[in-house]
Amino acid sequence: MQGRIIKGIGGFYSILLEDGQVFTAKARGRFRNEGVTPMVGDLVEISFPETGYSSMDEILPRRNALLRPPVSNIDLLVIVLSAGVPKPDFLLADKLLIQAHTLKIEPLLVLNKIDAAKPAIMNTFLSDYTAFRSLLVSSSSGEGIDALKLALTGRVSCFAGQSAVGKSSLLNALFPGLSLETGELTRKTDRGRHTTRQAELWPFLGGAVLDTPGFSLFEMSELSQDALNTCYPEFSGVFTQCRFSGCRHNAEPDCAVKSLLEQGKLAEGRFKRYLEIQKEIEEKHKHRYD
Ligand SMILES: Nc1nc2c(ncn2[C@@H]2O[C@H](COP(=O)(O)OP(=O)(O)O)[C@@H](O)[C@H]2O)c(=O)[nH]1
Ligand SMILES: [Mg+2]
Ligand SMILES: [Zn+2]
Repeated sequence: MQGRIIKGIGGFYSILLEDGQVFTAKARGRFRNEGVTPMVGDLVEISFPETGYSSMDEILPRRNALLRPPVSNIDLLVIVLSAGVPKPDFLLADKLLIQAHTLKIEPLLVLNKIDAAKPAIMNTFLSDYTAFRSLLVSSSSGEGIDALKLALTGRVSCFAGQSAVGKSSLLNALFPGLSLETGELTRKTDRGRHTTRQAELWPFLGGAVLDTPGFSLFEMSELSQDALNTCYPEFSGVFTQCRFSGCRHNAEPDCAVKSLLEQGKLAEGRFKRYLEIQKEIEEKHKHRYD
């Protein structure tokens, strides 16, 4: 029978089956011999011997694997931004979009706190992210929560975003009875807990949610210029048409990306931050390899 590891403690794994039941299974000894460590998120084949523990026999190939927290097969990255306070960090959102693309995780942008929205923030959000799926929600008023539920149904999702944008509040609104701590006071304990705790998936609506907000996946400095370009759906289809191969879309003549910008088909904010990210990657690269 097939299931998904939602928790692992000392060689024992909680396996969520398709019908919602959770079993405890022991990993086969051969995994250790083969140097394979089962991860939370893994799809596994389990069997039920006549006596003793259920046995985890096979790990199916992983779609993706995050290192911190160690978890595999994430379908959806929910990037949460605030429409009011704190001021949204669009640069962080763009970096998360790059990470999602690189790891083949579908992104979903969620603008929370629309009950207390600042119009300028709403406008930036709506004009900058037309190339992505997005939702406007409020965990306070409940607006958009049903649409968010629908987007999470049957998927393994992870919530990410800066502190105090309302990730815990949204999860509380989604899971009645969860009562995660919210607000300013929990920030320090949040951090302490996340460094020590193993990742865990919460079964939810036929899918699951990763209990650790945010993640750190790979060194951006390892991204090549071309790989970075493919992370931008706005121009991933045209950047090869720039006159110069290796065009940085900055001061070069006959640049296909610049021409999209001039036609208003690429949001200025996204482009500005792209140049910022490009510079950051180049500088990190220099420090690493000089
Ligand atoms: N006005 C408003 N405040 C919210 C909303 N969602 C969360 N908050 C508040 O924002 C603060 C941070 O929320 P929290 O869920 O702890 O954010 P987290 O750090 O991302 O988990 C808390 O004081 C919440 O009450 C919302 O939709 N509207
Ligand atoms: Mg929180
Ligand atoms: Zn160019």
